[in-house]
Amino acid sequence: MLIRVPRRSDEKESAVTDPEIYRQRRIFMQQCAAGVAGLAGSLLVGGQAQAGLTIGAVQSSPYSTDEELTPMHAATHYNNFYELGYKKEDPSRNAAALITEPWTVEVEGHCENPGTYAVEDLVPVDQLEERIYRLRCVEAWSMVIPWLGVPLSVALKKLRPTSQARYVAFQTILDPENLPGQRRAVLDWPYVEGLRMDEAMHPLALLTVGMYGQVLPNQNGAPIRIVVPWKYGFKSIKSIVRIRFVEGQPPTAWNQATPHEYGFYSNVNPEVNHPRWSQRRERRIGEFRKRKTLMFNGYAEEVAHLYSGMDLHKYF
Ligand SMILES: Nc1nc2c(c(=O)[nH]1)N[C@H]1C(S)=C(S)[C@@H](COP(=O)(O)O)O[C@H]1N2
Ligand SMILES: [Mo]
Repeated sequence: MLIRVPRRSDEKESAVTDPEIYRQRRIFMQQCAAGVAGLAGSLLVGGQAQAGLTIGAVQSSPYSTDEELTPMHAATHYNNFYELGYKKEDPSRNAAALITEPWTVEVEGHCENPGTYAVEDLVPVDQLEERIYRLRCVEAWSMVIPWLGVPLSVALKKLRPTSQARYVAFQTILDPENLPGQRRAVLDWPYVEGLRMDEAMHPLALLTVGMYGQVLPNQNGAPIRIVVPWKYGFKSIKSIVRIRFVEGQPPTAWNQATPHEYGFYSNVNPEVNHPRWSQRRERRIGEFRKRKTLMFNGYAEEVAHLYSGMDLHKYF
């Protein structure tokens, strides 16, 4: 069954699912998962028929953490999205400046299926999963967010990268006329990021179109972003318009801006401090006491093998 989910920009604030309704849906989903086979794990995300991405039944994922969710309001009003401003409250305030319709993604480089793709062509919306992942920012705060997406590998496989593709590069929209943050040269616009191909193909790397049961709010990177839960938040590039398969390690926005502070890998690593502060601890939004930061953000068992033999002080 397919249900149309209204776009965030079409909704009044009051119509946006509040956390309590969201919590009830989650309980419903857990009950489904425990019960009827076939329906197991299905979460029907609601909304009237309106223009927007069509989201069907959403599968829960064994990769989800069972930690307490960050309230949706915090996750959507405390953001880093420099295109929409440099302060944490700017992206939600300036969200309307990001024009997401129409939206296409250019696919280029070493692959058999280059071209112009609609979001729905890259993300099979009838296969969406909910992944409850931690997102840890390099600034030492963290959140627990229920993302909606498909493994990045699902989309990349469709594009059929060739053996020459060793990295995949991503680029965010460039629109200085509308995006207030792009009128100043704080970063070398457009924002770019990249992953080694085996990182990108890892099942934890998520190509994301929604959160909290809805399409992504603009400030969280609508209409399509990645979420790489074992890396610092800035690797999780928002509002992607270009995917390029390349041979050499691609430039990344924060590494270009301050290379001694931000490396290409940017794995969450409590042993490697940021030059200006420790990375040993973090503050979970909504909590007072700091907690210990875990290697690879708690996903070491799944991803440590990707970096075996690498000196993670050198490749930070
Ligand atoms: N295009 C773009 N993507 C971006 C950023 C940005 O400024 N521009 N900020 C990054 C940083 S530093 C973080 S911590 C996360 C924040 O994601 P969230 O606002 O959904 O929590 O987005 C990342 N992706
Ligand atoms: Mo960040």
